[in-house]
Amino acid sequence: MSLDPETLEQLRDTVRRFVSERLMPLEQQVGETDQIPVDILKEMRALGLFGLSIPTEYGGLGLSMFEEVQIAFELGRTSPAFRSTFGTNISIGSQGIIIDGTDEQKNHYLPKLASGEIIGSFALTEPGSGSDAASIRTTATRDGDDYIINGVKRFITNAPEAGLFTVFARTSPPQTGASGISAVLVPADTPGLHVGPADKKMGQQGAHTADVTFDNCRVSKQALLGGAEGIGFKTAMKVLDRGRIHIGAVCVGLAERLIGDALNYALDREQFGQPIAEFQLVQAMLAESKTEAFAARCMVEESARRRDAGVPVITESSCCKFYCSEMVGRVADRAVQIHGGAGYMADYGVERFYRDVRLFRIYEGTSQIQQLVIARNMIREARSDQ
Ligand code: COS
Repeated sequence: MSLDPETLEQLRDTVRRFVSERLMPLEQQVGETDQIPVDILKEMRALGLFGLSIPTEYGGLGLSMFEEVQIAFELGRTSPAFRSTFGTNISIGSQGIIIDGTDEQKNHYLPKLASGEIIGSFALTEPGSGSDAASIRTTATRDGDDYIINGVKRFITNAPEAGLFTVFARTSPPQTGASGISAVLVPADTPGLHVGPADKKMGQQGAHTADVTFDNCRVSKQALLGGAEGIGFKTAMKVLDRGRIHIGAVCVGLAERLIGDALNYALDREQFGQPIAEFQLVQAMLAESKTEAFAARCMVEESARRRDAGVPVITESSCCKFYCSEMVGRVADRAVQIHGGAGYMADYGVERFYRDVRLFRIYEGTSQIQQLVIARNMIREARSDQ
């Protein structure tokens, strides 16, 4: 479903104001306390942020991909930890159910995810399985009408807050590779599921990750996502394709924020008798950042349009994730440079963003995995044309 342009504009305005008036003033506090205030979570729920991309029949706003990236551009303009709070509900924590879930699974979980009553989390990565996602070792072994899950998941976003985990596990051991993997929906209060202490991270304080351990964790066979074994790896890849466009949009929003901050600083700060914005070497950094952020914005919008039109966007999603995450890294680096010594000090916030953006090049698939996906698809297409 698509919103009419006026409604989309209203939603964008509302989110823009929420970001500027409510979230930006709390950036430093969240960076220092590692906690999102409870009243902010309530406001996020009231605004419908937890259900942005969940279909309207399940209580979400049902945004198209193009609409979602418009909102993600706005959400990107502040500390990424705020978006991360509901990011898993609109992306990797709900999309598996939306894309491949049974009607029963959709009816049971999507309304709760859309309202923010529960947090959804995506449990793929393991201590021995990161980029090589098909090498996971967690098992879900059939026992009568149940599955028994054993294994360890690592760096799981929102695990400490989650009410529901989409767990990727091997249902046909000892079979290796992607085809033996299934996805299982596991409520957080299932006996045998343990969430470890929150990880200490370089940045993105306020967003939490942790280990999740499954110790003979028993769920009914109805928990098997889509009701079929062996489709879990493809579900994970489809979820990530979508998530990577969304992350690209968040990177664009944050780059635009940093460019604005750097420009304001350069106009204000005087050296050699004039604002440093008058110096061409500073102008070059501003111009490069502006150009790259604009290119990234166009790329994200076009990829979202293509996805909405039903065109396969595996390559485009990886292009977005790769380019936008690398781009925001360069922009953050230049923003620190333009701020000079002040850029290295905690008071200005730009060093916090510099640490925050580092994650974008790693999670939901490293830059190197995106390059691999892009090149593999190029080669495959060239061979099929021969
Ligand atoms: N959509 C649908 N199906 C897909 C797909 C996609 N985007 N990507 C792969 N598949 C399918 C393939 O077509 C193949 O199906 P068949 O066996 O029927 O031919 C199957 O899935 C296995 O794919 P492939 O052979 O490409 O798997 P690989 O093990 O070679 O690796 C990569 C694929 C590297 C792309 C994958 O492991 C990956 O994305 N890794 C990064 C994981 C990641 O992002 N982790 C972040 C943590 S989660 S927040």
